[in-house]
Parts: sequence; C-alpha cells; structure tokens
Amino acid sequence: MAGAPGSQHGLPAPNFDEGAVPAYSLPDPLRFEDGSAVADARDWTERRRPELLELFRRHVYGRAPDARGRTGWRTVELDRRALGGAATRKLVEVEIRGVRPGAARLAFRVHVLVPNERPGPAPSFLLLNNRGPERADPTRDTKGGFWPAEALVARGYAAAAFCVGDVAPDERDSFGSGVHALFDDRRGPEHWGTLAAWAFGASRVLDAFEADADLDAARVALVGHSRGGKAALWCGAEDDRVALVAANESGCGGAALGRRRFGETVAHVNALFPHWFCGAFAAFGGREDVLPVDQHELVALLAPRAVYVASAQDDLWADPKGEFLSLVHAEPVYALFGRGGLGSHAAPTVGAPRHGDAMGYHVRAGGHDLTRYDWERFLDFADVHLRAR
Ligand code: GTR
Repeated sequence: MAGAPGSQHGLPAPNFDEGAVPAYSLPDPLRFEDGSAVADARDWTERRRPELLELFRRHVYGRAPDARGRTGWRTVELDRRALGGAATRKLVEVEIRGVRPGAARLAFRVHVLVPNERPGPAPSFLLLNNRGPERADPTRDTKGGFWPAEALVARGYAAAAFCVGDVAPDERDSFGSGVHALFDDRRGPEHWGTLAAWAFGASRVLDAFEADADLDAARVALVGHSRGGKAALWCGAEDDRVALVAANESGCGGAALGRRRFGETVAHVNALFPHWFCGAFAAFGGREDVLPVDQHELVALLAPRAVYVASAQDDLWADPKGEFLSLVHAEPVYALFGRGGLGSHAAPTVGAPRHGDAMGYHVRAGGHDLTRYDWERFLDFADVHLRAR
C-alpha cells in the first residue's frame, strides 16, 4: 500500500500479502500464566479475567487511576424540541476531579439526543469521537455518516458523543495535560496512555448516564472508529457496565491480532503514536510473539457481553482478517457462559454481515471511515442485544 504511514519511519515496510503472514501461535485465554487450565465461567471471572486485564494494563494500555467519587456532571443546555421535535438535546458537562494540587479538575462536554417517544429510559449509543467536533454535530447543521443521529433516534436509541481530545489531547508529549495531569506528575512504563485516558473518559460519561433518568445506563453501546475503536474496546474491558462495544476498523492495538503482523504492526503504531499506549508496549515492536497477550484476549475480556467488530475491504492497514480472527479466537471464552460467537468461521464476504449470538462482524466495501452502512449494522445488532423497548 503506497504511502502507508509506517514507511516514513525507517521501519520495515508493512506487509499486505496474506501469503507472507508469519506462522504464529496465539496465547490461550483459557490458560492461566502458570499453565493451568480455566475450569469454568467462575474460574474465568474470578481469577483468569483479572489476571489477563492486569497483563493488558502492564504491557499495552497502562493503568488508569481509581475514579470512584471523582466524577461530577450537570446539564448546561436543554432543548426539548430538537430534531424537529423527535428528540431532547442535552449538553452535559462531565467533570473529573483530580488529586494533584494545581490541576484540580477537567470538564468536558457530552452531547446527547434522547428520543422523545420512548416507553422508558432509552438505550444509547455513545460515540468516542476521535475526529473533529463537526463529525458529531448536535445542531445537525453538519450531517454525515460518522454520526447519523437522526437514524439512531428514529430506532429508539439516544445518540451521544464526546470528543476524545477534550479528555486527553492526541499528541505525543501530552502526558502533562488533559486528564493525565489531574493524577500524575510523571510518566512511567505502566502509566496509562492516551487510549486508556479516552476509555476512562467514556467511563465517566457512564457515571453521568447512571444518574440520568432518561437513559438506561445498563444498555449503553460504545462505538469507536479506528483509534476511537481501540479505546472503546479497552473501555469495555475495564468497565463491565458497558453492554455492547462496536469497534470499527480498530486495527492494531484494537481488534486486529498483533501476531499476524499484517498492515500496521506494534512497531509501526509505537513509532507513530507512542503516547496511545503505556511505555512498556514499545518493547514489543517486532517481538509480538513474546507479548503475553494478543488482541483476541481483549475481545474475550468483554465476555459474555455483546461485541461487534467491523472492517472495510480496502482498509488493509487495519488488517480486516486479523480483526475477524480476534472474534473467532475469543469464542471459547464466550462458550464458558453458554454464549455462541459468530456462528460460522468461514471467511467473511464483503457486504454480508454475520450476526451470531453475542458477536457481530461485517466487512464492507470501501476504505477507512465510519459510515451510515456501519451504523445500520450496529443498530440491527443492538436491536437484538439492547432491544429498544
Ligand atoms: C492511523 C493509525 C491507525 C488508526 C488510524 C485512525 O494513522 O495508524 O492505528 O488509528 O490512524 O485513527 O484513523
């Protein structure tokens, strides 16, 4: 793929040839680090899941601070006649109170459009918006496939979005700013990276949703595209209040298996975006086989909750096949809970979504973007799992 971002950094050219994918063997999510086997769902939940979560914190995303009692929220704007009367628009300010003197609080804004016609508290889709604010415009002056709020509301879901950059800037040297500055004065190897900070922000939005009588916080789907998809998956792993995660073209550090080294690799992503991860992750560039985890285990951390992975045919940088395989290899963990996965492991067909039991997948035609097509599939899947009541 000409001009793939990695080629500018003196790194090996990325591989886009399926025939050149190296032989690899994946870590088994159902084996403890001491080699013993996970016996049942209880063993998984009480012992193996915490062990795995800790491995991801130490080696990949870093450890976020304890947020208990640190969130505040208030509605700063309310319009009951938004979307031509179909929705109530709220602008909610979420506040995070820090522990460091001189960096006491950070406030960021969440836009929510709640359907006015609803039988009770609404299920919702919360977008971790990693693009400009105009991509999730609550006034609807700017509309597009990235956040088709009207379509969500028409199907009974609240449409919510916040800009991840308001929680932590997407910049290399940003550790001393955004939400990081509230808690830390230095960056160590296990300190939370920017993806973990965005995930932390999404969890604080859930704190606010739990206090909002118009919303059902037990039926929240997180949606993230690309780097936003990586953060959405990690949020679902860290926060079991999340009912469904839809990770769109999340690629390396998201749903794609690292050991395949197809498209963007651990070396590329660390060279381009070292701040996204904890410092320790950089050591695994080109050494994916010694990383104690792979990304199917990130998906497994969501079990038995609903998970949707979406790819785009031309988005080889994100490794569509590796994204699909993460679901496949997470299935044994879902099976512990009596939950089925995708239903079939046959190679997916472009434009033919596969919605199994707790897992959904599609690969659509076209390139790297979050589109109306993707959302329509997430909605179909959510109708089964979050059922708009
Ligand atoms: C790319 C990056 C990917 C993905 C993407 C995006 O440059 O290499 O991992 O996150 O940006 O967020 O659109």
